[in-house]
Amino acid sequence: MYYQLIGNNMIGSDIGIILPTYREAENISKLIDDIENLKLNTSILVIDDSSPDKTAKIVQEKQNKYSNILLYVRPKKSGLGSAITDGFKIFLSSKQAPKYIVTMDADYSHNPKDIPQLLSSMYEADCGIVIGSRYCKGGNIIGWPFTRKIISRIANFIAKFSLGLKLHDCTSGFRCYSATFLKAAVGNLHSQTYEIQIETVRQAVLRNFNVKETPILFVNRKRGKSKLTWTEIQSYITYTLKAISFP
Ligand SMILES: Nc1nc2c(ncn2[C@@H]2O[C@H](COP(=O)(O)OP(=O)(O)OP(=O)(O)O)[C@@H](O)[C@H]2O)c(=O)[nH]1
Ligand SMILES: [Mg+2]
Repeated sequence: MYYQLIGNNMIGSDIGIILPTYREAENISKLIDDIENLKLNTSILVIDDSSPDKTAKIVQEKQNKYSNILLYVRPKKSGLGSAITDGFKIFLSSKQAPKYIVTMDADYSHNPKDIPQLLSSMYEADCGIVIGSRYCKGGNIIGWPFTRKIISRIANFIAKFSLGLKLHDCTSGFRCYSATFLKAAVGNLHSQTYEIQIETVRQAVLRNFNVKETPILFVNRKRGKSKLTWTEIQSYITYTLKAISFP
């Protein structure tokens, strides 16, 4: 059981894309192809937690086709938050670190076609974070059952309350970060799971980086299973409540 970085960490692209994966064998191949077809100057970093469905093997096959893919294999399922933070650390420690880092789910809920819009919002405003927002004007969610919508709305309500922000969507994982902000904040990111989305916004606010939203269309996964469990929800609630008590 060990951590392994597979691929060339000297790629030197302007944009790094982090794809956290656990059991995404049915989604990862098309997602990588569609990101590659955008023809942006990107490096793709997949953080896989030794998915039993062999997601990592599919990524390694893609590495034979594309030279800009990195794969970081962790020994066991260790949470979305730590996967994203490990991704930030790997990109930031590379010799030619990307200027911008995009995070997105690997279940095809986030459409790669929205990446250019996230980037142009970042270039326009040069802020710390641009959030791909499902709840601002122009954003939407397709295919979620009522209960999932309620969970998301409550999670957003708690987050907005604890952060005291006017953002519409604090919990979306489809984002573009500036490397300048991440360099300042990464040492303070400790989230294990989904609360990473709140912790990063909180760090931006504390450090006076602007956070902006741009609308996205979120489509419920068609293949594979959600990893959002009660343990993740508890961890999220504990974090946000602590943020209210110790702002
Ligand atoms: N490496 C890693 N990736 C994870 C982990 N948990 C979730 N992910 C990935 O994080 C992304 C988001 O997880 P999902 O299961 O789609 O959760 P969600 O999008 O918040 O919720 P749903 O709308 O129910 O799909 C997906 O790409 C997952 O494969 C984890 O523990 N480790
Ligand atoms: Mg999902």
